[in-house]
Amino acid sequence: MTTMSSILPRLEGLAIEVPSWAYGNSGTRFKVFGTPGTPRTIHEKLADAAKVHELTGLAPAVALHIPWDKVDDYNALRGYAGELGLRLGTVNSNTFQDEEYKFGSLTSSNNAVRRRAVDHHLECIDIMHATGSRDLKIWLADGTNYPGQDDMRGRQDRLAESLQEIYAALGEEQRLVLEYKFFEPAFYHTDVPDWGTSYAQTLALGEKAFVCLDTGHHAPGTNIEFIVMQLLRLGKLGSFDFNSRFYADDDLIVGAADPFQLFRIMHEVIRGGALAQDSEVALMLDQCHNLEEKIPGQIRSVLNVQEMAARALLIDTTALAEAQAAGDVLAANGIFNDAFYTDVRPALAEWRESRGLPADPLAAFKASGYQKKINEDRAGGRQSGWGA
Ligand code: PSV
Ligand code: MN
Repeated sequence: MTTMSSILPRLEGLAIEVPSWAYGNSGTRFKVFGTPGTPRTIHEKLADAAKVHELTGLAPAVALHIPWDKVDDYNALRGYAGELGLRLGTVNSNTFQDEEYKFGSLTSSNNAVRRRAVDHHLECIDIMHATGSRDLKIWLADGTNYPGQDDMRGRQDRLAESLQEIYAALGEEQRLVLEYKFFEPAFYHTDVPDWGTSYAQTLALGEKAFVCLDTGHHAPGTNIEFIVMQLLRLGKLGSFDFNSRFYADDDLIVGAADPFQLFRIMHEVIRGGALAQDSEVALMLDQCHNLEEKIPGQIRSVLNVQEMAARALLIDTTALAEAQAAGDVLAANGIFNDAFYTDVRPALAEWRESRGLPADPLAAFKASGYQKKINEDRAGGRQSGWGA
């Protein structure tokens, strides 16, 4: 029997990296709505992230986005994060907002453009040395809109070359994670559209290169947990970008659209050893909070991951293996679903309290007065958002 008390110690080390950009304004191509209290600087984003960690104990690291989070002194930024009880996490590069990248970045047939894109990544690696970040995450907007617009094969070759140069610049302890996304902003073909392409490219690079799986980057109906299983099996899953989608790359709160899918993913995470203390797989959020308040949105997100991890840990794996071996389809499915349908929230609340955390982090945030304070303090200046 798998009981709640037996699984809680396995949740002890659960750490979810939050994205700095979740604290800034975001929106759609129609409108970006600002909210009072939105951070103006990376320092204010870190302060908000620290609040999420303080109330949940789940979010000790913050991913940066360059150039959005550019500062003069990254050592000082690292020190500031440390003072807040945080560390700086994955560095995300950005080759999708400059005019020069209109027709591609690391895949470009224009040598000067490709040079610029590679150099940007070399700069990110320098930053990682100062921030103490382990991972460089590359997501490319590269692709084409029309058949015949460019030579897909040539672009793939140039991508491999560019990545090689970036990979060669990584420090001993640093890693490269290559994210895939099946469409958008390119609509005909994307240069890194699927896990197979990311796998092939990172396999060619070497053992410090991995795939990043963003849960929102798949076609409807894709069995994402199968991909999780396969990449873990192959030792090539570097990190997750968690979020949820109803239609396209919605970047909504993880677990909001389909909690059962998150449960199934967490089951494969556990099955593949990625929740173990010594696991190197980074569990990250990649989300935007367009309408809801950002800090509670992040609190809700990390709690959703914790909750589905707890439910997945509740699967009676011995009984499940027996049912599977016996070919008892309904029993196996029933054992799986029993865990999913278990409400773990009261037990998690109690456990939180026993560790000096608020039983209800969202209520604690409301009661803390933090939002009111930042609304007052952060008057003036330019709110952070895309491009800042
Ligand atoms: C763009 O689609 C994106 O959401 C990718 O998922 C990246 O991970 C993220 O932006 C940060 O660059
Ligand atoms: Mn992502």
